[in-house]
Amino acid sequence: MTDRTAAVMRTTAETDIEVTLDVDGDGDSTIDTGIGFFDHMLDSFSTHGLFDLTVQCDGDLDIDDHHTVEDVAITLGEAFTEALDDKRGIRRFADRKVPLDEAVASVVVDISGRPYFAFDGEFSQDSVGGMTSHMAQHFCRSLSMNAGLTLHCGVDGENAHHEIEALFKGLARALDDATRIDERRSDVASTKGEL
Ligand SMILES: [Mn+2]
Repeated sequence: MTDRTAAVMRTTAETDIEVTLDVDGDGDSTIDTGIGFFDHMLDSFSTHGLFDLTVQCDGDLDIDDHHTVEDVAITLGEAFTEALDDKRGIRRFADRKVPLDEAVASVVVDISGRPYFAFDGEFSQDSVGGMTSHMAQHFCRSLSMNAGLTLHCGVDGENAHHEIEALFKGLARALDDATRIDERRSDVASTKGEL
């Protein structure tokens, strides 16, 4: 199998981002977005998805966390698109539920090439650390749009730190499953012949 890796740089007036991704990694990460809790979530995403991931973001945190979280998701989505290339042999579909104490997150994904995002649930507090809770939902949406994912997510719980962390872990596990190569499949998992 060829390397499933990507390096993506994205610079706008709002953020300056470098992402490297190895889909077939060991879960090693180096993350610096300037938002401690967001770093914690990306570290968790790498660990539980067994993705090697580096994220360096210099964003306009003097305004708020919006551009930083959104643009990292866009860049990471572009990295998945680049790394998965023609998506030959991947399992494509996956679903995961992950608990963290009282919280449960569910993630259902199809690496379809057709971006669609749905979300069910609410976060129990408005923010965690320096990250607005709703930006976790927006992260998933932006990732879905830029990695070409049909993505259905949900959270339930009483503590937003737990809810968001379970969501990132569920996203990691579902994407790990869906990006696995099925050795029985020599082509692309679509009757259309492409994804
Ligand atoms: Mn935590």
